[in-house]
Amino acid sequence: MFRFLTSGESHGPSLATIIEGLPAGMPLTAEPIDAHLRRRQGGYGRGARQKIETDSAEILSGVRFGETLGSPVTLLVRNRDWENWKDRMRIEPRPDGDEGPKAVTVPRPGHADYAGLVKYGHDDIRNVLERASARNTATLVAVGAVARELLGLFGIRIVSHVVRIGSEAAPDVAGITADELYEQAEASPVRCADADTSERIVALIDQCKRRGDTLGGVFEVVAFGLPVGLGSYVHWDKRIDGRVAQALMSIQAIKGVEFGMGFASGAVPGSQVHDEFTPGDDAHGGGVQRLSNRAGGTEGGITNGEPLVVRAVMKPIATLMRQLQSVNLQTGEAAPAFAERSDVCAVPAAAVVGEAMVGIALAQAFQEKFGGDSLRQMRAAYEAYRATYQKP
Ligand code: EPS
Repeated sequence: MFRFLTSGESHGPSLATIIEGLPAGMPLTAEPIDAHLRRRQGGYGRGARQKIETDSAEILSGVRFGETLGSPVTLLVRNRDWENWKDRMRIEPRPDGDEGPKAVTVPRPGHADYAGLVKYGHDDIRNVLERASARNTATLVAVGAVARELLGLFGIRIVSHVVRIGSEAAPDVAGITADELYEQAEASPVRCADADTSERIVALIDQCKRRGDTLGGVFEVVAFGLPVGLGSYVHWDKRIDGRVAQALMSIQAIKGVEFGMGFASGAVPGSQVHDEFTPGDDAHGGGVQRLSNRAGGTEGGITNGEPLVVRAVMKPIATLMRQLQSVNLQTGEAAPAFAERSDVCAVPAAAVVGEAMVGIALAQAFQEKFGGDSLRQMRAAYEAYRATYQKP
C-alpha cells in the first residue's frame, strides 16, 4: 500500500517523510519534487518566511541510480530558519538556570492554538503551533510530487488554479485543456487562470495587507487522464470522492470541498445535473463519452473516465497583524491574540498543496487497483485492465 508519515516542526531542524509502497523500478530524482516545492513557496501574499527558505528535498533512501528499489523512500526538507531558532527550539534539555524563551500564552482564534494546548496539556502554545503550522505542507507537496511521478507514467496529469480570493471570483474555465490551464495559472502571481481577475486579486491582497487582515479563497484541482474505475461503491472508505475529500480537508484551513457542480446540484432538477452519454471514442471507456462533466469525474465513488474536478475553500489565515480579541491563558485576562509574522493570503500555495493531496489519494487508489511490486507488473495490470474496459 502507498502510505507515508510526515514529521517536523516549523522552526525545527527539518521536515521529513517516509513513503512506503512505491513500485520498484520507477524513475525518481529530486528534481520534480523540488519544482513543486518551489511552486508551493510562491504566490502573491506570502509572508517573510518564504524569503528565508529555498525548499528542496534530499532523497535519503529507497532510490538507487535514479530508480526506486521498492523499499521505503525517505525525503528530508531542511528548515533554513532553524539557524535563527536553535535556542528557542532546542532539542536538548535547557541548561541549569536557563528559563528558556517566553511562552506563547494568548491563542489565535481560528488556529489550533487553544484546542491543541488543552488536548496535549502544554503550557506554551509554541509546542502546538510548531507542528500545526502549514509549514508541514512542504512534506505533503514532496510526497504528492512522488505520487504524481507515478501517475504521470500512466498519462495522468494534475493541474490547479485559484477560482476565488475574497470577493474576487474568476470566470468559468470549462472545456480548457490541461496545458492551457497549467500555463495560464502558472503565469499568474496568484495562480488564477484569468488575467483580469488576477490583477484585481493582487490589488485586493495589497488592500487587505494595509488593514493588517488576511484573505481566504477557493482553488480547483483537475486530474486529467484518469482511467474509469479508481475507487469503489462497495465500501464507504473506498469511495474515491470521499478519499480525495479527506485528503484535501487534511490541509490546514480547508473548510469545504465539492466535486463538479457540487453544492449547486442541490438547487436544480436532475435533468440539469446528470451527464448524459453519447457514443464516443474508446479512450473514454466502453466507447461512450459525456455531453458534460457536472459530476466532476466521479459517479458511485468511482472515477468515470472524465477529468476529476474538485474545489476546496480555504478560510483566511488565522494570524492577523490586526490582532483579534483573545485571552491570556496564564493570567485569565483579555489580550490581543498572538501575532508573529504572517501571510496575507496563501490560497495560491494551498492550490499546490491541493494538487499534491489529490495526487496522493489517486496514487493510493491506483496502486490498490493495479498493485504490483514493480513498475513493470503495474504496467502489465494496467494495460490488461484497459483492454477489458474498451467494451463491456
Ligand atoms: C509556512 C511557514 C510559516 C508560516 C505559514 C506557512 O512560517 P513562519 O511561522 O515562520 O512565518 O508562514 O504558516 C501559517 C500561516 C501558520 O498559521 O502556521 C510555510 O512554509 O508554508
